[in-house]
Amino acid sequence: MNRLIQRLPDGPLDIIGDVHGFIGPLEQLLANLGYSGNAPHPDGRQLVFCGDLVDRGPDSPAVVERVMGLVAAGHAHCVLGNHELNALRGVHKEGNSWIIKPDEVDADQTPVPDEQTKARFVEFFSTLPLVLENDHLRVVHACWDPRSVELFRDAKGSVLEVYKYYEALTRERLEAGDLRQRTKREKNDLGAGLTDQSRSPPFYPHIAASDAIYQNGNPVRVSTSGKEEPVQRLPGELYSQPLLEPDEPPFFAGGKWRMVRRMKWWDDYRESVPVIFGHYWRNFGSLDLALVGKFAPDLFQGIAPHHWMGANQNVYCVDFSIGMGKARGQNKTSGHLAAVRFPEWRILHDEHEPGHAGIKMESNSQTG
Ligand SMILES: [Mn+2]
Repeated sequence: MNRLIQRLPDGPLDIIGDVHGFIGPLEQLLANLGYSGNAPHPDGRQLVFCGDLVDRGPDSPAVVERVMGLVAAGHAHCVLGNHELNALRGVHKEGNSWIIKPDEVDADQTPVPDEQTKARFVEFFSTLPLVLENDHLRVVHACWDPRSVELFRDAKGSVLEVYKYYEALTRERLEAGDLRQRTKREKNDLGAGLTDQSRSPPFYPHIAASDAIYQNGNPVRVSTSGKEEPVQRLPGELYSQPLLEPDEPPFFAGGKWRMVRRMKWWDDYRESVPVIFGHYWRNFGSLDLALVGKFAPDLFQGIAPHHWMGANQNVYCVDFSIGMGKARGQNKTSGHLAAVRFPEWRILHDEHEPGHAGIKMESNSQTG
């Protein structure tokens, strides 16, 4: 086993979704689960974090320190999320000024206090695996893609090195033949229409192929931010992967027209070992994801919060959108922080009372 894939302990586990800098809800959830400080859990349980500890919320440094302490004490494991990957790459994105440009941070976010702390955090992120697994359970940040996991098993080097290797390969693929030229021509044709919601554009096959190749060509990106597919079938020479869903017109989300959609990879997951993941914003009830999401519509429509998903009903997303809960407390649409208990298969969240047994997970009768 290499460093990209690490072993989960066999004992009882509490698997926590994306925390995104929300230290208050994290402390509440840990208390509800029976964890106190850095002490061992009285029932011998261990924690697993699904990645995306940071960004968006008020105090990412406090969350990283808390999780680092739990990991160092031997009580927690954590996989790498796309937000930790951004920090490792040193890329400035919305919500991560606290570590990339701490002098320019928003007033409602705590910046990393000094360069030494930043170096310690980045070093910690560099130790995080992409996959945690044992014979009974698999944990990944966004997507369990069998091909990507096989590549990780054979990979040499760090996550960042493997990421850069596949970035270079992907760039070559995007430059091959006349794909780049044709994509550029389509983008010129689309022009300002890209961001004009009032006019539906036609489907542009080369933009779609380029976007899908970019996202799916790097297994590190696939595992940390998921797979995407063109919204319509393309000629095999342009894009050879079969689509999971029927043809649809381009859709408008996050301020522009999209030719690719996120794949519900769980509908194509046919292995027997359950997978727990985060990343995709789920809704406990009132949140309108179309208003906030980059990739509307809601991927989990028709799946209740405590229901398994996927072809075999053994896949579960434990991210309940706390990342958009900036106005938590005043705003009914803000999210929650949740944990899955293994092997009990129960969901607890930050607003349950301590000692709450949690909601029993069930098969989704609509698809199961
Ligand atoms: Mn994520």
